Amino acid sequence: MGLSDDEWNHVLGIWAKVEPDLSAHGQEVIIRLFQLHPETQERFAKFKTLTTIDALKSSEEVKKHGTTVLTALGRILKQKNNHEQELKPLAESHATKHKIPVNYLEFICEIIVKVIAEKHPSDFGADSQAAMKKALELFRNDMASKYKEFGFHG
Ligand code: CUP
Repeated sequence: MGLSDDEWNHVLGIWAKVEPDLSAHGQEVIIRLFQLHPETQERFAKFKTLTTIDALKSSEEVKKHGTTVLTALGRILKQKNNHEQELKPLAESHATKHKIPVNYLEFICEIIVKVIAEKHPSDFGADSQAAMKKALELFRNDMASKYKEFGFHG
């Protein structure tokens, strides 16, 4: 099921608060992902050597990837589910190059919601959180079906 106009307004409303500081949000998301799910860190050769929290925190690469991830996500959310064009290259690279299984996408989406909730407690209430979770779920489902088209069943 898609999102209502009201739900999309919630999603894009909170995104507008995230966007001015994508790199700080993105860095926090990636660091937390690696801490909570260390297996995700193994997927990227460039991150494997960052074995301490201080190394993660001071890594420009981590900051850069965090920004990349959230920039891609923001672009997709703004399509309000008409995201075929944006999603396809992302699914392709994550299926064939990085080989990021769907459950890793679940991890990162969950963390994205948590990080936004922590950084924006008064702007990200229950309705907004529910709408964002729904939008991320649609996105993940579409990633999963595209993955299959690229022959990746992870
Ligand atoms: O872009 C990029 O890079 C991506 C983004 C996304 C987000 C959410 C969902 C899907 C997608 N990524 Cu990268 C992701 C990920 C990583 O890196 C790692 C792990 C997991 C996920």
